[in-house]
Amino acid sequence: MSPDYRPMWKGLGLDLEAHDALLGVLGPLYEQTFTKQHNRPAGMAYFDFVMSEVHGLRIKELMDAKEAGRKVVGTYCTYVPEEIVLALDGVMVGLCAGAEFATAEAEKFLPRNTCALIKGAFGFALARVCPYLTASDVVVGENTCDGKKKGYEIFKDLVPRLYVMDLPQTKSPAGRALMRDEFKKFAAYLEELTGRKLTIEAFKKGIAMVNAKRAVMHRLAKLRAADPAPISGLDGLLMNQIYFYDDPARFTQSVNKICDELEQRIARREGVAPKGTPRILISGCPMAVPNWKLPSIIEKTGAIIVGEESCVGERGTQALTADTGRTVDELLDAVVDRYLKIDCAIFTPNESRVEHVLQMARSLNAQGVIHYGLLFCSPYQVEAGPVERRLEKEGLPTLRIDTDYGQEDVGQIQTRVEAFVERLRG
Ligand code: BJ8
Repeated sequence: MSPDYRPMWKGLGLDLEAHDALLGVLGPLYEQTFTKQHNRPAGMAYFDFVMSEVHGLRIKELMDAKEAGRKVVGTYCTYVPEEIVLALDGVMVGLCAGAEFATAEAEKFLPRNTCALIKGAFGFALARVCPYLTASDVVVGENTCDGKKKGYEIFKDLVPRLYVMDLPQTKSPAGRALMRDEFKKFAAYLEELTGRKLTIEAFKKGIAMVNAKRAVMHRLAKLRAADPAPISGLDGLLMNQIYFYDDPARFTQSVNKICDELEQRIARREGVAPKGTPRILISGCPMAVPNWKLPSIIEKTGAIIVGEESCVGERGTQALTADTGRTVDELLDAVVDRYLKIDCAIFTPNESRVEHVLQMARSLNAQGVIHYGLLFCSPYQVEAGPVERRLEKEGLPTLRIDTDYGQEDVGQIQTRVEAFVERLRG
């Protein structure tokens, strides 16, 4: 039985009643989505445990880290360089906002036509239900899309300390220089916050830790190319979600263990669905915990998701940071080079993204792509058109789904996904 975490939550300023209500929904939703899946790898027990303790043990670990003098850095975007946070002995956690909460309250601050992710972040802060947010010594915002950029101007009054990082919109030399300058300022800010110095040794250690976590996700991605699929898309997504807040070394070890198990499954030709099951790649907006709506619908129709071209997926983990620099400045250059490869739709032009989708679909043997756009997310919803046209031209059937966190459109999405899966079956 778990210890009583209520005093800890109270100390973190949570609204205990609202928090109980959140956990009361999250627990059963998780059970119903994950635990009843067919033939799950045994190693997923670790991730079930992490989820069962998502507001318990992991928060306790963060509090212990703070007690020991480490700083907790909460983030909303994959452009925040974790290498620098770890090099300065910080703990980085992703702040998820993958569910509707206190939407009416959030809409007092934001227009209704704001994407669910931003509204979710506001709702969680206003309702005081996220211990990751209140445990953070600093929350890092980034000037990416307009909604986030303008939202942070308001959000700064809802959290004790918000640091906003500017980001370029083009990958030109000027864009690169801006990112480098911003990462340098961020490192200086963290040096002051943590009272530590960014040394070359510490920087290399930070890079090694994040690279190891990314490399194991590459290993997992390759194994998901097998037919029959050795693991479900829901479980693949879950690992990508937990990537953002688990202890990096423990996470790497746990995913490696799953990969060992998947290799054995592949050797035995064992899977979670029969060979020949229609294979789908998801591409688009990030799916933060507990946003499992679309993947659940897809896998319930009898298809299997084999990869995620998303920030909670391969867009976020796709490249390693070179560790060969001989000075802090050279290592900083390598970090900038690596982060500039992330092909978020806030960049213009963003041609490398569609190339990445194509390359993923081919290497994962996907027969079709479902493009996921959050309603009111202009960058991804606008980019969906060119992405779809290009994929169809290359012979990859594509379905565009634009939705939010609500349940009202589940039936309609299900009908469209069923028709799409029929198309894939030929
Ligand atoms: S790097 S995808 S995490 S910005 S869904 S808030 S884009 S209106 S989340 Fe993102 Fe960083 Fe890019 Fe990734 Fe705006 Fe769209 Fe909302 Fe979005």
